[in-house]
Amino acid sequence: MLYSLSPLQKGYVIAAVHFCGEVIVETQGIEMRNYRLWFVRILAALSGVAFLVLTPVAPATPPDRLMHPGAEPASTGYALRFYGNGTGDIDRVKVRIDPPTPADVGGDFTIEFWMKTTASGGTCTPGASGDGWITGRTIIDRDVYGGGDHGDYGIALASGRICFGVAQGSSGRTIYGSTNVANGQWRHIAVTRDASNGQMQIFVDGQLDASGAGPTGDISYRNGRSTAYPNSDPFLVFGAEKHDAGPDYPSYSGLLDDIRISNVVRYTGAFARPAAPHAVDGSTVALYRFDEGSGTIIIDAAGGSPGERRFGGSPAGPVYVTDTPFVLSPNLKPRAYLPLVVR
Ligand SMILES: [Ca+2]
Ligand SMILES: [Ca+2]
Ligand SMILES: [Ca+2]
Repeated sequence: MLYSLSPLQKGYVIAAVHFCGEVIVETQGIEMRNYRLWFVRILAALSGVAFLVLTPVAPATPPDRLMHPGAEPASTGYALRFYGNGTGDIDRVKVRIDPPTPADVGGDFTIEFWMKTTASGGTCTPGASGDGWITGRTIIDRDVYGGGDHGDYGIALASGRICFGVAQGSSGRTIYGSTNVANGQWRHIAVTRDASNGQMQIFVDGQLDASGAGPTGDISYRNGRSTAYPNSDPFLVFGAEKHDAGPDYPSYSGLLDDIRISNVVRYTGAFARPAAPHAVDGSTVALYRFDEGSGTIIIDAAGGSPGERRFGGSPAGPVYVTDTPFVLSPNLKPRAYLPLVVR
């Protein structure tokens, strides 16, 4: 009795067959489409347990979707690589938030994403100011120029650590993590903000990294607000400092992926580092998978707050890269361990 290979066959060919730790069939790049024939031969020759090394021929469909048909579309296509140009309204993703879109959060919220960088530099000034983050390498920017007006916030990288600030009017708070996240590995970052008590938190890979009490109340972008900075407002910006205010206010350089914005405080304590892409659920107001692969339109998987990729600079960014938090390395062949039982 042969276990069915049907969930795996689409987009895969057998690259090799191993038996008792030895490679007994190696296709050496030749696509073995008619693997059932090989199977019959193998079955005729062997008894016991073997396993197959499968290699994708059409990676457009992520492997985990093949394993779990109907599952949430995986964030395994692309991530965006920003270069920190910090000039000319380029090298960033911009999401319009006025007239109001769901991404204009201002009550309870959680913003979480994956990042990968070795970028150094940037400073953070934790304390009773909501602007202590703006001298870090800005990762997510919902600043308004100068004082917080109705409200503003932002997330930056400073000396490898996460800096998160919230302001409302003249009241503000900036908190600063202690974990070095700029170690060249994919790291999961989540920040939360509670509107009723002002509590702010930073989580790194599910572990609480910093917390503090910030301003309470609504900090969303004031509807219909006039602005003297039309490149900056009314936008939520990913991957850059939105005002292009100069080298004292640097931009993030590195990869970002799977940014989810929620209108609840999702995490009140340590949680398991996500092992799969963020899902769209009832609390998700926006989700950016960055899986487009080309073009200027940035899709919001939650639907209501699409963005724009503003490409340019030297090197030009942001560019789509296939290095993502969940993808199998191109050098690591996916393996399916399938018992072969002969009777
Ligand atoms: Ca992605
Ligand atoms: Ca500000
Ligand atoms: Ca608003």
